Amino acid sequence: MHEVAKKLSAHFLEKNVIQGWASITELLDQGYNSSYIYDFLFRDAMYHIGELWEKNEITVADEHLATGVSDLLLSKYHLEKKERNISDKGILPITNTGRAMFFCVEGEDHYLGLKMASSLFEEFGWDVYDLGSNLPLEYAEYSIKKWQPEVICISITIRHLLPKLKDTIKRLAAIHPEATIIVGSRLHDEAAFRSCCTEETIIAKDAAFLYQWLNQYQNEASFVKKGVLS
Ligand code: B12
Repeated sequence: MHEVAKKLSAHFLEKNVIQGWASITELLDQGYNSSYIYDFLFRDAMYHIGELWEKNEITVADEHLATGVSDLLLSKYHLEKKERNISDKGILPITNTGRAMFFCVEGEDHYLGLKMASSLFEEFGWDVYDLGSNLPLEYAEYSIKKWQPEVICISITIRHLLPKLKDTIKRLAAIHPEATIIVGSRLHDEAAFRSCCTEETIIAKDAAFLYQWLNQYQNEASFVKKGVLS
């Protein structure tokens, strides 16, 4: 684990937003992209929090506090990144790339991975609908019918919710078969997880995978727009 990630986890636990932000901008100023910052800084800092909890060195209350600080800094990072993109390159976010919807399966409270994914989509100019944690399936269905997203992103962390994931994918694919479904999870390489996904489901192991997927999507879309494909 990156030393900066360990330091960041300490700042989360001390609710030291100022020092936490300094650790993040240190990497941002060195030119690391958002996927690197999400995977190797924020995610690893939170995984370290999990290790401390397993060793009984912190309590559930500390975990809640750390999550709150992490969430706040993720929002700050996202806004900073937007501002830097506009002032450095003079580019305004593209608004016609597509629409993407995000949610965690019903019963799932762990939402930081989902938040990172929705921020990355927004960074690439997508129209983003992030419905957060623990979304009842009927409301996922309702929202998909309402917004007709090209991409549906789902996050799952807790193993015992896997049957819910299977049901969710099946029902959403039936009501909106044209949509691409991307599922991200710390369980990505487990057979039980993979068996809940259909052949068409895209499995995202981390933000780096998503970053690559978004880049490829953008390149293919501009290829089509230039009239190279029809
Ligand atoms: C913080 C935390 C909590 C917080 C959650 C705060 C919140 N609202 O998010 C609190 C304290 C509330 C909590 C509660 C619980 N937790 Co908890 N928690 C954690 C902890 C320490 C960190 C989770 C986290 O934020 N990780 C950081 C994120 C960014 O990582 P990530 O989700 O893996 O995301 C990355 C990738 O997976 C991927 N990704 C994920 N989603 C998506 C989505 C898309 C679209 C894409 C592209 C990519 C992507 O990209 C991300 C970046 O790399 C983990 C420890 C761990 N090792 O994960 C335990 C952990 C996840 N929790 C666990 C458990 C058991 C629980 C509880 C059941 C405890 C209890 N008895 O009450 C409850 C369940 C609550 C619920 N119903 O969901 C277990 C899960 C075991 C399992 N697989 O079943 C863990 C692993 C701890 C452990 N070692 O036992 N938890």
